Formats: sequence, C-alpha cells, structure tokens
Amino acid sequence: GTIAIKNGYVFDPLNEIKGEIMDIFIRDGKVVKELSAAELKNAKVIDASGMTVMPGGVDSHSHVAGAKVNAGRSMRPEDHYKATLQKTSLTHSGSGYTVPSVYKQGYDYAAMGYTTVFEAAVPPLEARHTHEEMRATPLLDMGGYLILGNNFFLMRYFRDGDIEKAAAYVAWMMKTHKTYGIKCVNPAGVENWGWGKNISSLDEANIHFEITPREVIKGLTEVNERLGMPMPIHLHANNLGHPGCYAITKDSLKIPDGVKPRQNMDVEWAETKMDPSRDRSVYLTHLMFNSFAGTTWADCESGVKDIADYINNKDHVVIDSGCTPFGEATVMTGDGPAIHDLYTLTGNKWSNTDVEMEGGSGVIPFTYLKSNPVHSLQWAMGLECLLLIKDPWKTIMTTDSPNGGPFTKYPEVMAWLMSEAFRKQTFSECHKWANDRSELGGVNRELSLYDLAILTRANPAKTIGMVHRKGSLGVGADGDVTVYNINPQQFDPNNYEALLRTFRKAEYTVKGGEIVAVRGEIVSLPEKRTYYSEVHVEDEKEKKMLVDVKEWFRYYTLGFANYPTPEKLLANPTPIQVNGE
Ligand code: MFN
Ligand code: ZN
Ligand code: ZN
Repeated sequence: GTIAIKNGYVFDPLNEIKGEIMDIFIRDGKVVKELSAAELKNAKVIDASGMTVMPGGVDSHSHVAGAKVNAGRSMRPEDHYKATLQKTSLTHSGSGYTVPSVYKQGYDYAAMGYTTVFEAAVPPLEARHTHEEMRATPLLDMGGYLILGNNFFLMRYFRDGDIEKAAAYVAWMMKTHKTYGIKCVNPAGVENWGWGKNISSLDEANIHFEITPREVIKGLTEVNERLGMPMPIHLHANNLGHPGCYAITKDSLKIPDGVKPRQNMDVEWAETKMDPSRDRSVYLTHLMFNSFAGTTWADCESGVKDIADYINNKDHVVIDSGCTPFGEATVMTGDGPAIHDLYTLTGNKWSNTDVEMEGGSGVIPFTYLKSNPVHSLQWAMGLECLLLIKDPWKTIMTTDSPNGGPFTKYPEVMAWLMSEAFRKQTFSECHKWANDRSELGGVNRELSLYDLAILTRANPAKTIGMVHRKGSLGVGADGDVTVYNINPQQFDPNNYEALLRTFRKAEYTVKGGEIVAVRGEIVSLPEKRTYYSEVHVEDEKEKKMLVDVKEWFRYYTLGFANYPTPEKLLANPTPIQVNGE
C-alpha cells in the first residue's frame, strides 16, 4: 500500500531520530523518501499530530508455534476461558490467555503495534508443525531458531573436533528446516535428561557423548561466525531457575568473548545512520531466569547486578530480559529438566517430551504471585536486567512469553521501565523480598520513548540481523509502523495509567504500508512472510557431511526423505542468503 503518516513525533533509533516531527511515506510496502503529488493524492493519510511514531514492534524471543506451544494449548482448557474472541466478518474466532490460538496471537500482537515475532525454539523434527502454525498466525512476519545444543550429530562432531563438518551440518539443517538462527538450550544437559539427569557445571561431561557445556557453546559460536549467520548464537544457559545459577551464566558469557562477530549475508540494507551490522557474538535469552544468587529458595537473592556489571564492561553480549509481570503463565522450554524442577516444586500437571536425537522439552502451568517472596523478587530481577545494564543497545524487552507471562503483559513491563512511580506502587503491593533482595528499589532510571524504541524495535532487529527490513524507518525498510497516542511534549511518567492504556492498544499499526489495526481493532489482513537462512557451503563439504547423516539416520524413527520441511508449509518463504564458507 501507499500511505503517508504525517506530523508525528518520530522515534527511530537506528537513524538517530529522537522525537522529531516528521512525515513517514510508504510505497509498495517499503519506506520511501517522498511520494509524488499524484501519489499523495491517492495515498491513505494518517494524521499523527501530537502522537508518537515508531517502527513496528519486533519480538526476538517468544514461544508462539510448534509442538510444545500446542501441548500448552491442549493441556490447559482452563486457559481457554480466560480470553475468548468472537469472529467478525474479517477475523477468526479464538481463545487462550497465556497460550492463545494462532489467530488470536496474531491479532493480539498487531493490536499492540508488533509486526514481527521470532519463535524461540524449533526442534528440527518439529519444524513442519512449527511452520504450519507460523503460517496460520495472521499478520506477523516470522522466523524460528533451530534447537542445536544437544544434537547428536553436533555433539559427535564437536567431540571429534570436526568444526568443518559441524558447520556444514548446521548450514544444511537451516535450509532443511527453513529456520533462521542457532538456538542452544541447556547445552549438553538436555541430553542427560534423557537419562533422568542434568548438568550443573560448564566442565562436566555428559553421558555417552562425553561432551561439556563449554565445548558445545564454544563449538556453536565458532560455527555461527564461520558461517556468517545473521544473528549471534542464541543461548539459554545451564542451571536455569536454580538458586546460584547466576555464576554459570556469567561464566558462559565469557566463552564467546574474543570471538569476532562475522555477519555475512546478501541483503540490501535499509538506510540507517548507525552501523546496521551486528556487533555481538552471543545473545543470552531470559537473563532473569538465569540470574538467581543464593543457595536455596529460602536464601535466594538477585544476581543480576553482578552479571550487569560484567555486561557493562564488555561489548560482545546482548540479552533479553524474560520479565515476570505477575499472574498466570505457561512455562514451556526445550529445557526438560527445568520443567521437572518446577513440577517437583508445585505438583502442577506437566508434560515432557524427548525429541529423538535432537533435544527435549517440557510444559507446566505456573502462577507468579505478588504475595510470594521468590516471585516478587523475580519481578524485580526482570526489571533490573533492563535497568542495571546501562547501554540500551545491549538489552531487549521480553517476558519470554508465555514463560514469565503472556506477551499481552508487555504494556505493564513498558510502564514499569518508564515510571519509577509505577514501580513504587508495585513494591508496595508485593512481598518485601522484591526490595530487600534486589537493587531495583535504589534505581531511579526511567526509560525514555527513545530507549523504549531501542528495546522493543531497533535492538531486537539489529541483534538478529533483520535491520534490512525491520526495526527502522529508514528508506528501504519495510513499511511497518506503530503510532501510539502519546504526546512526548506532555509525557508524564507518573501517569502510568495513561501509559498502560496507550501501550495496550496502539492508535494505528501499519504493516507493509497497510493499516492493520486501529485502537486494537483488526481492520485488514495483508500477507505475511517467513524468514529463514539459506546458508551456502561448498558442495563437497556438504556431501562429505551428508554421508554421516545418512548413515546415522537409521536411528531416527522417520525416513530421511520425510525429514525436510517443504517450502509450501511457509507463508511467503523469504530466504536470507548467507554466504557460509
Ligand atoms: C525458560 O524455563 C524457562 O522458570 C523459564 O516459586 C522457566 O513459596 C523455565 O512455594 C521459578 N518459596 C520459597 O521457598 C521461599 C522461601 C521460603 C522458606 O522456605 O523459608 N520463605 C518464605 O516463604 C518467606 C517467609 C518469611 C517472609 O518473608 O514472608 C517457594 C514457595 C518458587 C519459590 C517457591 N521458585 C521457583 C521460581 C524458577 C524458575 C519460576 C519459574 C522458573 C521458568 N524459558 O513477616 C515476617 O516477619 C515473617 C516472614 C516470613 C517467615 O520468616 O516466616 C524458555 O525456554
Ligand atoms: Zn529458554
Ligand atoms: Zn524462551
């Protein structure tokens, strides 16, 4: 579509635009410098005077598609009653509060101004299912990260020191499963979970493969940069959710230190003032869940400060927060043993799956209570992740949806980040551990609209290597725009009720130049895309590696020919050409 968004206060951090009054023009789905007089006459016009204009929201870590998300939907009928959606002449019906149905989640994200969401964990064998759900999710451009941290083939290659074959395997797996980046969940530990065990230190070798978490992290980082992947390795560190786990988290971040990021893809960059290429070698996810200090739940405290100090002094790390905004959640992860721990703690119904030769997963309902000491502390720790790390370009705002809470709670998290008064209010309602065992109470930093645009748009896009299309309003970027009804001139952080209202329903969400949502109501359903990395490796290298894969494939319960995900399962498949080696 062709559209002009006029007179808004524009926040576009990748172009260092900090609230200037500007017009944004979009032609054929892309941001352009200007429209001709004739085009302007026929263009749709949004009058954004007195309002805030940002690039469309980008969620670089959310659980929205695939087998474990669907397991969450089916194991929680009670979740279906908590939010239902009537069909309209345009939109589908739907239900689900923490794990909404595919239609509902697309509408809900778009209503908040988000246009791009990446699925955080795709087990290779479940890639087909994941793509079918992504295809069925309306409005959102999507992609998925492939779970590789406990993969039989890779563990063998790393043990044998065969990085070249490991790289050829990863490249082949990305195009085979049409996935975008490397995900590493509880490296080496999930394999032990197949034997009812876990791993608790970086140098402990796992059963049978005799490989350590350190070797897996190192191997995947080397492979990632050797191939020139769009994003850094996406790390879910070991020991998640255990008191004391902050130590292994910090030590894990030291492993990729000194590895030079090498992003080598063929894309046409949109215009940006800032260097759009990625400068991190590790993207650590849901930092909060990996930042507990102490030894038991009775003496646990926040370890975020220590990790934030480390990150403040280093330039190779970027994190997302995994905030817990209180209330209902459905915890779901490729980290099977972490779910079992929560089961022994709560006795809640749970589900566990071993994905043959590739990984595992688990799902469990969980409720974060203001009255609970640990949960209150978790709330504070999640916000610490985003407020104690000084450089906003090192942080991304998430709830690890739906692990810390559903993405529909993002407005609360945004308001806590921007309003000390709102944080004070919540401190007064929750258990005193939030204040006593974290540093949050002493923090008076309040994020600006510009900071918020970094944490929810520019930096997730930059981190995962999507700046050629997303997170920016530069010429050539996708015409994805959010208009919030906030006048920055009259912005008052103490009026957090107004902030909450504004963030819950964007005034306008524009996707590819089409208005898709107005004040929360879906008004059009344009096409969407799925991105994946097509990584090129010399034919000879691929052939040599595939000899191994075909030989070992007899251990799978499916045939080799049925393994790949066909393109037809993807909505507008959009490969990103990665030069590989
Ligand atoms: C990743 O995968 C992903 O992970 C994410 O819930 C996830 O309350 C998975 O039941 C969690 N709390 C305690 O035990 C606290 C200690 C307790 C004690 O034993 O003494 N203390 C108190 O109760 C305080 C009493 C005094 C007071 O101050 O009130 C437990 C409980 C819990 C805690 C449980 N832990 C789990 C957290 C971890 C991981 C959630 C989710 C997780 C999800 N994604 O007033 C007075 O003076 C009296 C004071 C009281 C007194 O002393 O009696 C995807 O890949
Ligand atoms: Zn995770
Ligand atoms: Zn996650």
